Amino acid sequence: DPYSAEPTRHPALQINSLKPFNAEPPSSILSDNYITPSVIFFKRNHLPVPRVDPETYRLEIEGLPGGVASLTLNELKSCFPKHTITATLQCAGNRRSEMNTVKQVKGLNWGIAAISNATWSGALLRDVLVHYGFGPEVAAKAQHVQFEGLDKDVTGTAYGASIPLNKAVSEEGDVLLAYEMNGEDLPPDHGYPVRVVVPGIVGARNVKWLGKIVVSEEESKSHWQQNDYKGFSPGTDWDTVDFKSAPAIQELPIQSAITHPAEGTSVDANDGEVTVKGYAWSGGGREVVRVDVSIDGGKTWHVAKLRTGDKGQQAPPPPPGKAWAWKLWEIDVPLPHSAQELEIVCKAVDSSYNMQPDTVAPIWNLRGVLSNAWHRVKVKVNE
Ligand code: MTE
Ligand code: MO
Repeated sequence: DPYSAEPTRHPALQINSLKPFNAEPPSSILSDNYITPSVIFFKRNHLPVPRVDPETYRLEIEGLPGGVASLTLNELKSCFPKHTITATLQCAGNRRSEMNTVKQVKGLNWGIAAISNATWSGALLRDVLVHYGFGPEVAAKAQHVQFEGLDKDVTGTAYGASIPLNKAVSEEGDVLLAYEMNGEDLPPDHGYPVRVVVPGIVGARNVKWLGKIVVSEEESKSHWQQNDYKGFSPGTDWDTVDFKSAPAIQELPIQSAITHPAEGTSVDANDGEVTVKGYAWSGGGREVVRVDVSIDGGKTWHVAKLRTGDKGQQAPPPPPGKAWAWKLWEIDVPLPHSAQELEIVCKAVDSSYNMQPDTVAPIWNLRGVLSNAWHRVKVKVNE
């Protein structure tokens, strides 16, 4: 059984698939912590978890002037300055289950919690590439940086992905070769001993158990770069889809969802108000600047309070274009007289004034990715 060495996992996780292991935290606890504890951070594996020996681990780097370079874990930790960022990871399939209500899509049936937020520490990819000879001559030819994982399928094919070279080498990109998550060694499920963290970019490019980096003229040839993780028209079906015709997803669109109250629960009319909570995040380092909340299906709106830390704590605002972490939000909305049911809705706005679409049907796509319509939750009002 290729899955015989899987790590133990927290029992609160809601499992989408056991082999490979895919799970999300219950959405009701997702917004309890600004920094998601690693044990409940969503887990998305395509293959068995490889058990990597830190003593024999080597990170290979190809496509730079000196030929193939090979780094030990100790070299990565000691030869390059350690950087720490707080960054949210979101799977392209987060909220896919809502697309299934329009028409069946292919993929894991994620709820709203295939997204989590952590602090990550490691060497800057830029520093490592520059150390091994990256410069204008390489930049004149190469356009992509490919990553290969140490997890392999039965044919020996590894998980792989790539990102634009610009993101990888720019001073502002903050791309990390991370060896710590939330102040500890990376857990096995999250890529021990090294993963790439590409803040602002779809989860799929944040390659875990990183074995090889290739600076290249071409994108990764991997299935997950070429024939998956792309968006299509609602009119495109499995008979007509041409994966070559669409770009690989990199930066994700604006997103928000309601974590409290839960669908189908009740609120008490005597409370006079309802507390609504959730998360909001946008890709590409675009900052969430506002979250609008409605409890009447979108007829009237209220502006939620945003927070960037736990227990009312506020971090200083991120530099423009470097908002890698989500914001949690909360609002108490007065209950209207004699309402029996509430349709709670949220929608977020980012620093480019991108907004979420109001319904899911016009953004439906056969793979169920990029699901970011207004999130709606219905609750009863008890007299
Ligand atoms: N890296 C490797 N090597 N293998 C994988 O299956 N899954 C990707 C990405 N990196 C994957 C990978 C996908 S699709 C996502 S959404 C994120 O890892 C999930 O990261 P997490 O499990 O740390 O939450
Ligand atoms: Mo993903």
